[in-house]
Amino acid sequence: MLGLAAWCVCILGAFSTFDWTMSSLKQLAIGLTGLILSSQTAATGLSAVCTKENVQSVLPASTSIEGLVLVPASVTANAVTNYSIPASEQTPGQSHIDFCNVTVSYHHAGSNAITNLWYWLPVPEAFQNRFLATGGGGYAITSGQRGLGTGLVYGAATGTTDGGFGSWNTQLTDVLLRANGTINYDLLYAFGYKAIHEMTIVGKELSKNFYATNKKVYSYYSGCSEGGREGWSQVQRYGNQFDGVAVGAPAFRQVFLQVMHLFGAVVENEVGYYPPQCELSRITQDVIDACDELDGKKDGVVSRTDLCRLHYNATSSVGKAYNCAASKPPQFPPMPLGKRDGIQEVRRRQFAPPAPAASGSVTVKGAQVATDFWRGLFDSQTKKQVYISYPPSASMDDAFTAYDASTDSYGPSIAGMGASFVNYFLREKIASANSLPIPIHNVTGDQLTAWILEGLQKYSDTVQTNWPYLGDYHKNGGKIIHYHGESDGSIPAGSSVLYHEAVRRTMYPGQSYNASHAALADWYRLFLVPGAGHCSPNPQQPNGPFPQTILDSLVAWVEHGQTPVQLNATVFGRGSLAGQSQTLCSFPLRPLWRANGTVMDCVYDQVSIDTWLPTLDGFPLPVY
Ligand SMILES: *[C@@H]1O[C@H](CO)[C@@H](O)[C@H](O)[C@H]1NC(C)=O
Ligand SMILES: *[C@@H]1O[C@H](CO)[C@@H](O)[C@H](O)[C@H]1NC(C)=O
Ligand SMILES: *[C@@H]1O[C@H](CO)[C@@H](O)[C@H](O)[C@H]1NC(C)=O
Ligand SMILES: *[C@@H]1O[C@H](CO)[C@@H](O)[C@H](O)[C@H]1NC(C)=O
Ligand SMILES: *[C@@H]1O[C@H](CO)[C@@H](O)[C@H](O)[C@H]1NC(C)=O
Ligand SMILES: *[C@@H]1O[C@H](CO)[C@@H](O)[C@H](O)[C@H]1NC(C)=O
Ligand SMILES: *[C@@H]1O[C@H](CO)[C@@H](O)[C@H](O)[C@H]1NC(C)=O
Ligand SMILES: *[C@@H]1O[C@H](CO)[C@@H](O)[C@H](O)[C@H]1NC(C)=O
Ligand SMILES: [Ca+2]
Repeated sequence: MLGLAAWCVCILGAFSTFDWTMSSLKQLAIGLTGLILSSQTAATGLSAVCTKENVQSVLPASTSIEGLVLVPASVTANAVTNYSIPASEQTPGQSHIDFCNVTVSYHHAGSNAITNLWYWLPVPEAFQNRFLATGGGGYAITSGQRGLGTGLVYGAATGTTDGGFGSWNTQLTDVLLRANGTINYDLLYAFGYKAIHEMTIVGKELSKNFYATNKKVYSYYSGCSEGGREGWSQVQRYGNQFDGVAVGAPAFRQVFLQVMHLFGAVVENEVGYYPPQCELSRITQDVIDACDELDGKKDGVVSRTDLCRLHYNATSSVGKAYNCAASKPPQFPPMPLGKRDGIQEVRRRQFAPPAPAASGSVTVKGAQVATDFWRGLFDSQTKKQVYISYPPSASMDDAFTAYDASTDSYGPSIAGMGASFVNYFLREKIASANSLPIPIHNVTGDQLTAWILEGLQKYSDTVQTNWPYLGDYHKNGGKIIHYHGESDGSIPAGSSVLYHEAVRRTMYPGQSYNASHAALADWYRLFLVPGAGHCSPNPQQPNGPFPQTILDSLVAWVEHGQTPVQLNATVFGRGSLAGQSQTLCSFPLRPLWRANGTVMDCVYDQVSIDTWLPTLDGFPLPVY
């Protein structure tokens, strides 16, 4: 769950009076209609509408959110021309874009705490009657300009929020705890679901006014990881807010997710062995080699982690040689001014710890660690399953160990996201990410279960985000494209499958598995992305596809009724198949290649489906 900080120092403008009427804007809009404008002319039109005064004049006077007070004096607006949006996982990119860059702040009646909003508004003739809301990653609620750019490609006015955290690069964990250690519930709820909702409501109204349009403005959301959770937080609560959402690898069921980041260390404690990262990476490579062809295509991509789970036994790695150079210290975004001890450490530890050069051969215990890690969490007394884990082909980041140079030995590493959840959210203590309330050596699987239960009591209505009843969203005609890298090593793909299944059961009780899936697939589809890692292609399986044009598919579904029976994707890693177009199967159908890997079918395979849906009766509550 990497968090990418956004960089924008937004200085609130001094108050200035303005005199701009809606009619002059409308005239301008009418003047632009029907003309095919050179980029030069377009830019001129843009600089006329993209002024502080004009934006102030089109701020919604009131919103459906009672007590939300926009601050006209805070508006900034500047025309940006010839801007290039680089290609990324989320967009093929585009250059020579002109847009209006707007920021505005608001507060709630009775409070002077400020939240900053940031919108990119396409040049009027490029506006396609779309609004796109974007989210963040890690504990960040925004992806800044990177997210804003994705919408411009689709002619969408695009928005993001700083959540009220104080700056565009402040994360929730920086501000969740007040100096006296109490939780700031306003900011927790802002992060949980309120801030994206408010940014969307304001953004939709602002767009209608700015473009002076009476047409329907289609409303979308796009985000991955924490951004995926944020998308779900909206779909679950606000049935008529979005017409379509693209939600990737969501960090929902968050309490399980964060606590389970500590599971790798627990497994190593139980096996009594702390393998070098290199040993685990060798096992992962063996898995990829051994499982590649189970999907019918020899391309270095494990498209069927379900078959892999059924067929691969880690003991076949025992004795295999491993040899790794020292890993570089992790690269992470620059830090904001460090206000408190521990915060920088929390962010840094979202990344794998550095490791020295290592060589050797895979041990029996190393293979045992892998096997138990893949198997998931079980209750020590009942031996029943509590929760799931990662598929064997995913990088075992959460099981990576820490090297201690003073003793020249390896020990358990405390996964930063797990530690910050236990320290900040459960204990309400600002602590170093290298510490837990009990020594990591002493943490057991049953302790993880206890922490999950404690977390559920505290956070079911905020970050947990697994409400399975989507009746309002469905009734309003909303569409959902949910995707997840099948070899994601930060959030298990199975987490998405469990939720999709929970929605199916909740929305269509009493219907058969096939009938309910058919009904669900009319508006909500889950696509597992073969080989992909966390919200991105996976360097270990570089021939894997990624749905880079997912917003095209979402728009086609929402605006033209074209159901993405299979989702378009492109191989854009560095593999030999780079550039190849592929499609992704809609769960529960699974990919299977034939004709020597040239034709892919989406097949129904009950045995494979069952591997995704284990009975989690080791946990005392239903797991949605
Ligand atoms: C957008 O506006 C913000 C706030 O004024 C500013 O920091 C940022 O640099 C602007 N971005 C562009 C691309 O002009
Ligand atoms: C737009 O930017 C590109 C570089 O990205 C540059 O080559 C080109 O000259 C620019 N065009 C204008 C009209 O400024
Ligand atoms: C903690 O600080 C907040 C904000 O300053 C204050 O409202 C709250 O009462 C304090 N709580 C305790 C237990 O001191
Ligand atoms: C894996 O292989 C080992 C050794 O052959 C065997 O003892 C073990 O039961 C196998 N595990 C599974 C899950 O099949
Ligand atoms: C950790 O476990 C060891 C035994 O494995 C025990 O001696 C020690 O007291 C425990 N420490 C804490 C703080 O629980
Ligand atoms: C569900 O549909 C699949 C084909 O999509 C079929 O193979 C399977 O038998 C069906 N299951 C039931 C219970 O009808
Ligand atoms: C999917 O890809 C096909 C073939 O490249 C293309 O014709 C179609 O327009 C794409 N669909 C969407 C929604 O992008
Ligand atoms: C199958 O495809 C591979 C490349 O993926 C190729 O090297 C091989 O010759 C093909 N085999 C046949 C029988 O066509
Ligand atoms: Ca393959």
